[in-house]
Amino acid sequence: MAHLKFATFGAGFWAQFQLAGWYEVGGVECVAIYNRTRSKAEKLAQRFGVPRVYDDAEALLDAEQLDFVDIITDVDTHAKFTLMAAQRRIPVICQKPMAPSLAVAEEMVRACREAGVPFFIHENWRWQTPIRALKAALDEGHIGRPFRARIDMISGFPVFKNQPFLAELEQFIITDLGSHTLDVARFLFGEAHSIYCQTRRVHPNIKGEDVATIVMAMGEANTIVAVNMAYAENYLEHDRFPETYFFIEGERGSIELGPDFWLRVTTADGTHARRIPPPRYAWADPAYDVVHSSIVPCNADLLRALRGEGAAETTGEDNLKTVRLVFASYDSAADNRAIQLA
Ligand code: 89V
Repeated sequence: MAHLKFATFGAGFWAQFQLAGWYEVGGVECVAIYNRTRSKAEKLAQRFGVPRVYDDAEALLDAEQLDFVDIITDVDTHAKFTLMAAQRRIPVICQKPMAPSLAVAEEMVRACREAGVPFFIHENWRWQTPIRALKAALDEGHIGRPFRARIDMISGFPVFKNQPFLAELEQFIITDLGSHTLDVARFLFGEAHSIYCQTRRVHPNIKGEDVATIVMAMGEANTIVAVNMAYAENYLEHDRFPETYFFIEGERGSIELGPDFWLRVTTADGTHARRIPPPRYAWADPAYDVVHSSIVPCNADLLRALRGEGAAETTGEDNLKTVRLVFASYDSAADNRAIQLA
C-alpha cells in the first residue's frame, strides 16, 4: 500500500514524539516540516530524515503534494493552519486542545465540513493502554450500572519546564489537561447533561488556573462524574505523572485504576487485580511513557480513517463535544453555577 505523505506544522517539544509515533505506526512519510523559526524545523528534519523545511506555511502547502497535515503548533495558530489546509482540500489532523475558544473550534469544524475535508483531533488520552482496559472492564458489565466515578489527574510534576508556554495561558489546566480528562469521561460514560466547576491558582507565577474540580451528570446511566485535576507542584505520595487514577462505583461492584497501572475489579466474587502497563518505546520520554505510547494507537486510528478504512474516534465533530465541556467548565466556575447542557 502506498505511503501517505504528510507535513508537520510545528517543531516544539511535542513534535518529536508525534513524528516518532507516526514512524512506529508506519505507512506514512513526513515530506516537509514548517516552523516559524526555521532552525528548529531544520533540527527536527535532520533527526527524522525529512527532506524539506519551510518557515512559510502557505509556501509549504502550495509546493507539496500532501495526503494530510499534522498540526502540532501552539493552540492560537491551530485555526489559521487548519483553514489554510482546508482551502486546499488537504485533510487535517490537529493537536488538542482544538482551539482557544468554543467559537473558534466551531468555525474550524464548520469550515472543514463545508469544504468536505476530513478533520481530526489528535486526542490521545483515551488511547492509553490502561484506560482502554478500564473501558473494557466497565463494558463487561460485572459491576452493573455505574452510578458514580472519580477521575483524578493530580500531580506535582513541573509541567512548565518542558512546555513553558503553558504558564502563559490565561486558561490553563482545563484546556491543557481537561481536554484529555473530559474526553476520557465522555469515552467512558457518555455525554454530559449538566456541569459544575471550581478552579484555583496555586502557582503565583502563572497566568491561568492550575487546580480544577468538575462535576457532571453523564450518559444513559446518569453517572455522577467528578474530575479532579492539579499541577500545583506540591508533594504527593502516589505522584506518578502522568497517570490518571479512576474509581468507578456500580450497583454490583467497583473498578479502580490506581498507581502503577493496577486495575482492580471488585464484585461479590472478590477482587480481581491485573497490572496493565503501557508499551515502552525507546523514543518516548520515560517521564511521559503512558502518554507518549498512546500516540501510537491514536495515530493508527486516524490513519485508518484517512485511508477510508473506518471512522476515527476523535473526529473534529466529536471533539467539539469535549471542547464544549472545557468552556462550559470555565463559564460555570466564573459564575459559580451549574450549567444544564442540551
Ligand atoms: O499531554 C499533554 O497535553 C501535556 C501534559 C501531559 C503536560 O498535560 O500538555
